[in-house]
Amino acid sequence: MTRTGMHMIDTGFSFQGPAEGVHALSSWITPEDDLFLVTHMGFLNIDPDHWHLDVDGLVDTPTRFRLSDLQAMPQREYMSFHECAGSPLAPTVAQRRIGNVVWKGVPLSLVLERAKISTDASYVWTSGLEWGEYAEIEEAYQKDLPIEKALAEEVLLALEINGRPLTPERGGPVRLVVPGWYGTNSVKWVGSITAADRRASGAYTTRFYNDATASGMKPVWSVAPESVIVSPSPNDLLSAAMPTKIWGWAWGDHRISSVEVSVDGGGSWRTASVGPREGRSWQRFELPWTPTSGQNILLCRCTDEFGEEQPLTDARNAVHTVQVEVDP
Ligand SMILES: Nc1nc2c(c(=O)[nH]1)N[C@H]1C(S)=C(S)[C@@H](COP(=O)(O)O)O[C@H]1N2
Ligand SMILES: [Mo]
Repeated sequence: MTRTGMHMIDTGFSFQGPAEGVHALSSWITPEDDLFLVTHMGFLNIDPDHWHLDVDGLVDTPTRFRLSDLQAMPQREYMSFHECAGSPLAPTVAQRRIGNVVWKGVPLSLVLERAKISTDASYVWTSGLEWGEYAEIEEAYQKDLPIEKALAEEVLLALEINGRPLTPERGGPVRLVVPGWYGTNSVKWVGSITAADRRASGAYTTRFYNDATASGMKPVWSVAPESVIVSPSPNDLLSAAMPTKIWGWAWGDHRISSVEVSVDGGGSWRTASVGPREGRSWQRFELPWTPTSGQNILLCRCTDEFGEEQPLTDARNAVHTVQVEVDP
């Protein structure tokens, strides 16, 4: 299938990210070069002059928006961590694909208001324009949001990341961003939005990105508390009795209220200091540390303001461990 003004570049599932993983994430705002990229069916290149967005379904005025229409509407900037939930085929494997960026775009709520969304709408479905196959399924990348989140002030139809227009790989010219929720919800190359009174029924909201829990299936929406050690990294040259610090990032849909660090493989834990959060940014944590010689196993775990903690193993937000060798 081909469509006017767009073509696929690289087909199939793709992940790109820094070779050093989370140890590359040394700055508060993640430069795009260090920010992971993910796609299921491939990357789409869209001619911005051909791009348009159709808003339909439970709306009084089905409306088509061109790029110039969005550019003429009020824009908003929002800082947020951006995290991939990992493979939907292996949902309990921690991948730690994470960054912290500033998005800029038109609040989704303004676009829905222009189309006069009906009070009967309880979900908003969003589809990407790319085509191809993922896990032997050939259908559009369609996601849904409950209406409360769709209308929340932080949810944007983004045109920019970190002060620059979105590249084709990043989902440009326009993508959805859903701060606080896993990256899978932030539909790239967005082409249509449908207001509905039920959840979307496609593979990306039913078969993929649903977690089996004791109380049934739970959509992969809100980001659970998580933290990573940025420094030291396993390659650092550390020596005993040389005071240093252990530091990293902690984040979640809800604010992180505490981070604990272990330097003995989880035998004992110390409380780290935790920095502020802006919007839904990550938060910096830090602990002074004087290493002892030999093998040191460092761990970090965080708790959010509602008391939810990171599990030790078998979860996408499982505790992060770093092993460092310390010279005598
Ligand atoms: N149209 C479309 N949107 C998509 C995807 C996709 O495959 N197609 N992948 C999702 C997933 S799983 C993630 S983690 C984020 C990745 O966004 P990024 O590449 O800008 O980091 O985009 C999401 N939006
Ligand atoms: Mo993802």
